Amino acid sequence: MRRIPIIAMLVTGAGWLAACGGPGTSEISTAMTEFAFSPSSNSVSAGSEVALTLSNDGTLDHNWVLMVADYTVTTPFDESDQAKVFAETTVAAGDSTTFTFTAPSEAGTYQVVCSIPGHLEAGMEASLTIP
Ligand SMILES: [Cu+2]
Repeated sequence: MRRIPIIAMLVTGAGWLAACGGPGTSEISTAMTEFAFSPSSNSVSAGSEVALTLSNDGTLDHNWVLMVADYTVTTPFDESDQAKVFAETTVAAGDSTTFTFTAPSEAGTYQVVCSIPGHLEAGMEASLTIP
């Protein structure tokens, strides 16, 4: 009677896959103003499809720039920092958008900045955590 436990495991596994569908989708949202992201940290699942709703509630254009693992921008944001960007989008003053990207596959805390000159210096920084 070894088959019964194996069948039970298969059924349970199939149910789990149907419920979770792999890494799945992470829906997060962030507001941008002068000069902050709110909230200042978000968490998404490793490798998930992220739907990030960004609203620019400020009076200047802002961008949301996710840096690669283990990297911290040194101000001013320049070409060497641009080479370490994982994903980015810009939102015009008063606009909102939903930006989609695939989350990094490695756990960690990733830096998010606004790369528009002077904005990071003014404190426009956040983090994205992958547990
Ligand atoms: Cu900005």
